[in-house]
Amino acid sequence: MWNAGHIQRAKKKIAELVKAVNYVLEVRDARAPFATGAYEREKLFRGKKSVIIFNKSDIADESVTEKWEYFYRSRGERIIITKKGDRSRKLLKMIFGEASNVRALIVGLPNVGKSSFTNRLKGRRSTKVGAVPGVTRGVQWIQINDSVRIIDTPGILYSELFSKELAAKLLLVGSIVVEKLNDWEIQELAFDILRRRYPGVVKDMVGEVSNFDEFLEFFGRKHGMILKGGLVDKERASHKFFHDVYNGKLGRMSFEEPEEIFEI
Ligand SMILES: Nc1nc2c(ncn2[C@@H]2O[C@H](COP(=O)(O)OP(=O)(O)O)[C@@H](O)[C@H]2O)c(=O)[nH]1
Ligand SMILES: [Mg+2]
Repeated sequence: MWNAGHIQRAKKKIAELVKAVNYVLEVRDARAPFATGAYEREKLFRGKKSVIIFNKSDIADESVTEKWEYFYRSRGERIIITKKGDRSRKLLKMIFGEASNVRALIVGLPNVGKSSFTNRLKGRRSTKVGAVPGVTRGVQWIQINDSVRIIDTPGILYSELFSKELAAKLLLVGSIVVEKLNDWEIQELAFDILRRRYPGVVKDMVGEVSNFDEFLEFFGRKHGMILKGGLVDKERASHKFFHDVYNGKLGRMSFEEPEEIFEI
């Protein structure tokens, strides 16, 4: 999982990139828009126009996304909701309106869709227009139209994992990848969060089960994940389960709501 070294290096890198821009587009996963938020964002993005992008809205629970949108807007944040397939022109208009001389940086946690969103925004007519001065070699400006340019490499943020609950939500959206996590407790917690919100989905897959271990027993068997000797390969089963969740294969889901986290 992420360690202090990771986090420190990433922060330094972001601070360097932020200096070159006047806009920061913070991509989050719409299924967990608080958990995937930048830690210490006020400090990191100080003095910049910032926009929060709820990505993967196609696989989030629409009514929950609306709650988050309302919640953040009422706190004065700019929110843009997007998904696979959105067109560059529409996005540019929504995000930047008539602004000119836009220089933007895209940031976010691993796997929230920074690269996908960058490509979506770029559209087809954008061109590389040279190195970004003052930052690590190889980082380029991409000119999208007369008024907007973006940095070609998104900045990666790592959250300070201050609770198991937070880590579990990041596991559910694939920002922490199950293969890299040797923590059974967080997997169990993630399963419990999902089941608490969507009991019917779990029941439809395996019937009534009392815990994650039992779930994997049924889920693994159902998918033919049997080891020599007839035992279920629970590790493989768990990997498949979480990948199905990441990709929205179990249907549209959201893993947190504003009123569970904030007093409103
Ligand atoms: N359903 C859905 N999947 C998305 C969306 N945006 C990105 N993804 C998927 O999420 C995964 C991570 O995306 P990527 O752009 O590589 O994330 P990055 O690590 O933040 O750059 C990939 O499998 C993408 O296909 C979206 O809007 N909807
Ligand atoms: Mg990427």
